[in-house]
Amino acid sequence: MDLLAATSNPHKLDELRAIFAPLGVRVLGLSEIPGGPFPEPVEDGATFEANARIKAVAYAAMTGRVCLADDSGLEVDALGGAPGVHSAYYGGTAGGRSERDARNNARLLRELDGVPAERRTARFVCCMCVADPSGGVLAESRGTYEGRIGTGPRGENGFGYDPLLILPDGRSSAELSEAEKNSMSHRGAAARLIGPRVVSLLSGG
Ligand code: ITT
Repeated sequence: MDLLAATSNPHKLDELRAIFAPLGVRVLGLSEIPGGPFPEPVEDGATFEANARIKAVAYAAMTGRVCLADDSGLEVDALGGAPGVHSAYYGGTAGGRSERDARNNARLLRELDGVPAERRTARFVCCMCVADPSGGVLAESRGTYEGRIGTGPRGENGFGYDPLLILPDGRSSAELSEAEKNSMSHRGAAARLIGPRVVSLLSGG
């Protein structure tokens, strides 16, 4: 069973491939679909749910395929839930993905300068949406991944804000293997919730 995951983020795509493989679902990226490159829709929703819908519906219509989108980000309690839906561009829009990630992390550390450990609670949120080419929303799910924001980056794995999310066991999310992260993460949780519905849709149910 093949499922198109409409993301321009190669790290998300890798994680999605590993998470869905045990269900017998092979995840395809946009570059594997004829007719591309597909223009990125404007993600102007106020919530992760709204942005996941925007992406799933737009790419399903453009590709003519059932399509899964993942909208995700970091909510920091001491910042009133920021960066939230602005996570990808918190430090600005210039540069490539790794430069943006570095600036995002630097800004987050600046915003939290002087905030004590007990008030640095945060979570990653992932909302998934599966849509069909006619614009119908077929399934949705949400997962979270709790921790607190450290005072400096730690670890080499993962992407984005992973080096700053400190888990209850003291490791950062970037110190986990991909398999460990997927077993605990917002993306893993959202995928496990939506997985059975995806399998049923792809097998004609
Ligand atoms: P697509 O919209 O094309 O899927 P994107 O990277 O722009 O790719 P989002 O709009 O959902 O995706 O923004 C997600 C941002 O949130 C991402 O760029 C990271 O900064 C952060 N993020 C999401 N999941 C994360 C994770 O598992 N680990 C670290 N940071 C994460």
